[in-house]
Amino acid sequence: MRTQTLIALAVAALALPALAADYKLGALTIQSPWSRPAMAGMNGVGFMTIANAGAKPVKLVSAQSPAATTVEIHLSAMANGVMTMRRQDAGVEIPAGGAVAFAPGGYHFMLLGLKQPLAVGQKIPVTLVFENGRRGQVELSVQTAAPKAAQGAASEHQHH
Ligand SMILES: [Cu+2]
Repeated sequence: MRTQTLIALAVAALALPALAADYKLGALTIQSPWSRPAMAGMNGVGFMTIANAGAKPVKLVSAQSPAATTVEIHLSAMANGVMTMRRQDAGVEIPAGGAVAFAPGGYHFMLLGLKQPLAVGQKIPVTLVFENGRRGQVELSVQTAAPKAAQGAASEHQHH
């Protein structure tokens, strides 16, 4: 009986449309990771909000994905009317009791050299690596527009 219930739940989960989910990693909550459609061989993007409910800041140092040759952390900024992106080799600190939005126009993950196309509805695994060696895996939900939760977070973008 129990097995049947579990199978029914699994089928129900598969039937749901692809939605960006939230992930917990200790005091961190990674909210609504998502990406945009892209072709194989091109670069993709990753967006999410990382919130830190802990009493200490946590630094994100790098990220990896089996879908890309390299993943870099970038920060977009306007310089003399031109949008530029800078690699954030020192990582990004998530302040204690605060959050950092990785969103269009600000911080983002750059998936360099996509090994596969990113199609709407797909889930792309990304491993986030933090300063203390802690790793957390999330899945980017490939969609054409920001999930509702992420749109609100984008306006709370924090600068350092
Ligand atoms: Cu970039």
